[in-house]
Amino acid sequence: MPTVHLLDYVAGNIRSLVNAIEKLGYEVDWIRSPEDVPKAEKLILPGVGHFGHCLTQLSQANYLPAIKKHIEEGKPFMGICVGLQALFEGSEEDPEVPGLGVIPSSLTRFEDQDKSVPHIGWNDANTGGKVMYDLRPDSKYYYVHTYKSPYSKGELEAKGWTVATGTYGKETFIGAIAKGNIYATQFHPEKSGVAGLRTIRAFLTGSGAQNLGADLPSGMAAPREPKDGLTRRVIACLDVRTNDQGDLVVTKGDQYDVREKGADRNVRNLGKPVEMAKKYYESGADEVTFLNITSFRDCPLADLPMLEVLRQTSLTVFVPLTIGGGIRDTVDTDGTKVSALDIATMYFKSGADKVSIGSDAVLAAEEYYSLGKKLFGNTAIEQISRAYGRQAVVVSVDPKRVYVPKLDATRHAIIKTEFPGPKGEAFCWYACTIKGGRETRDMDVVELVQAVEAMGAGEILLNCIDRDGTNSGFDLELIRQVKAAVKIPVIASSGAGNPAHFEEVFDKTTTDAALGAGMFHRGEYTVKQVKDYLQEKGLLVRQFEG
Ligand code: 1PR
Repeated sequence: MPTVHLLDYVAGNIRSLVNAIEKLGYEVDWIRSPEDVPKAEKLILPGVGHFGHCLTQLSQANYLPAIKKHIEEGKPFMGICVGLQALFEGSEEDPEVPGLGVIPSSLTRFEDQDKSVPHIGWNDANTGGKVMYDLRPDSKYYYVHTYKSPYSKGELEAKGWTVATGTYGKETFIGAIAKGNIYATQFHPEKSGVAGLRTIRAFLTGSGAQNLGADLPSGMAAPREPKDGLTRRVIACLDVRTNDQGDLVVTKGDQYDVREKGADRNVRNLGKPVEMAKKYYESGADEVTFLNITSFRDCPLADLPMLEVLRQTSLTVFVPLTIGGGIRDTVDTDGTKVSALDIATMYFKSGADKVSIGSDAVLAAEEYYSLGKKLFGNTAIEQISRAYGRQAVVVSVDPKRVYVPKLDATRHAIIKTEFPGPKGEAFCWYACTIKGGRETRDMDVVELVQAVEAMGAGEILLNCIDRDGTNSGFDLELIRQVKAAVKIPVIASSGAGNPAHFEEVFDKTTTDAALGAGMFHRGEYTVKQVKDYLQEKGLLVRQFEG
């Protein structure tokens, strides 16, 4: 089997990249020290997280001269995400730390006045009509980043680079860049479905460097002017637990009650997690989320069944995978203390791209307010986002409506609602819950999301217990309230019953993504049907490429 060398210097989900490379018929050999670099013919530098952290690690381990030499010798090099950023001179994210300086430009932060930051989702890699490592004008690629290299037409091209761009809001940025055997992508090709595998193949086979910069054959779409290319994300969510027979099943509750309504009250069994995730990937799901809704209490952490679910899923599903449930400091069955960061690390190593934190985030937010909004770096959110980047930390919120008769009835963030309460109350606030909705806390959803944003969460998964499993559409009032409170992206969840509900939430709120569960599991609609419907209504979506 032909070999490619991978430099694993930094935390993150390397497993998916290895899976992608192996799927393409290549073997991965690891670079474990700078002395290993010269033996690499083809070298890949992946990277997630913080520019300064990554570059400092590379520099301290003395990798930078070896990487630079590899590039200068004209050997094939591919940088991914922070691996692309490393080629630049520097980044606003950490101005003290220099990059490799191969590309004469620097990175700046996305503006967040009119859009969510980080930029998370599927966007273009528009080559302006040029041939470039099999990037295609009609394909979409998965990005997740806060800092970008701004694109100024013609500047880098004049220095021999071929550039592909994406546009987010009004900002056009470099999505991929190449010169001869150097190829780097800001997006994650290993998470970009078939389009991503295709560009990795172009690097591995060497075909990408041939014809680089030539005009694309006529018949492929003409070059386009930059316009916001971020698609509406549709996410499939699988609540997973062991049923009464001890099997791991996908289940789905009504307002978090996952048992059948009949006398025996069995846990609803809607299928097997790995198979269902693959089905949703092939139907066009932009991401797949697993929520472990029981904690598998009697099992040593290393044997957590969700680790195997992730390992198996990441072999065939090349879109981002999120895992939630039980991410908090804990004690293993043998009495060893295990931190939330250790648990997250196990999940990332098994193929997860993001972890989702529920109950622990509420408790951390309570402490944050009780200590006068001070942070000490010790919460799970801070620790995981420091190690893996904020894009890797989702906070899953499980709010419940509390109706009140008037605006000043409580200190909490109240809204006027179109759906009055049981006693005709015209106002409500959303109380946060923990332990899968079993315990309600004296904290409103605005307080929670603002606290976790300050701690370094990268995204909010916004459930709604009142709507969960009702098929009655998303709670638009809740989503608007949360969107107005934070800059980080929000995933609307709970209540989706048909494709029109997705259109409604994208049309009537500024949500960044929308998630469905029951309607997909029960086979009422496919993800593809949702996407086709959105497309018909003029919304930008990514379709699965077979
Ligand atoms: O608190 O960090 O251990 O995380 C537990 C996680 O498990 C939380 O994210 C919490 O939301 C979730 N969870 C706990 N119990 C349940 C339950 O259902 N009994 N599921 C549960 C939450 C809600 C959504 C669901 C949408 C869409 N599931 O993820 O998929 O509401 O459903 P729909 O489209 O069918 O309406 P921790």
